[in-house]
Amino acid sequence: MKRQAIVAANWKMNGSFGLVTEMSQGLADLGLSNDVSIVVCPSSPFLAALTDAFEQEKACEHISVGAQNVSEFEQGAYTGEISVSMLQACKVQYVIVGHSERRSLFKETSTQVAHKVKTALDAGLVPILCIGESEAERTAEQTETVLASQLQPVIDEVGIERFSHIVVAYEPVWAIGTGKTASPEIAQQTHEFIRKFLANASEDIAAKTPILYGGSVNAKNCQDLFAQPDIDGGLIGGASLKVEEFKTICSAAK
Ligand code: G2H
Repeated sequence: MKRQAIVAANWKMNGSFGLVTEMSQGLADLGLSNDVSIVVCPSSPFLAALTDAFEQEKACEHISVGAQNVSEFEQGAYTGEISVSMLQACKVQYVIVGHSERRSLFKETSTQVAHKVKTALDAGLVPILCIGESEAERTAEQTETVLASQLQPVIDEVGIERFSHIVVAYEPVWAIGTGKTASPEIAQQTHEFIRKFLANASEDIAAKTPILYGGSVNAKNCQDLFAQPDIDGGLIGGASLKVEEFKTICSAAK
């Protein structure tokens, strides 16, 4: 079956109001059909400005804004956290959850990630659930065990049926920002495993869930990656900060 192709930009802790303007103007003349969903995830201070910028460009109406994180708590004394209702106030539609940088640098556990996925879903946001193994785990042939241990808590928390509103992003940690992309074959093999793992719970949901690849995707390697049958698009970091390169990547995801 044909799944919705998605290209999501993860600006990480980069970007500026200047990039908000440049990106909205640049994407306006991309002329992509509705076959590809584009999501741009800036840092929180730029969410509202990006939403406004896309609303003002008629041609950007179909482009969504996403956040890079959300608090697992609803409100209260949690200094520095951003709640799901605050994201809704900025008209955010997607949220990246469990990015490997959150897991490794900020010690987010798979249980917390599962709570965040539920919080986002309950608010009507689409979580982009990131999973991926480290280089040492791949070398030790632990990739499948690690991915299963990251997926299962989410299935347990929200139930497999709600994966129809979740996007999974496979991001091997060893390929993130390193310039070392997984080969299309390795990426495809791993995506196939993820889909089979979901299929153990529901074949129907597994067939419908978009699984994006992330990790040093650029204008040169995106075509071969996106051509793989279980790769439904990409989560793009460094290359999404360069408007022309990001547009090339979006165009390759048909
Ligand atoms: C992986 C990716 C985007 P990059 O983190 O989430 O970043 O493309 O820079 O490797």
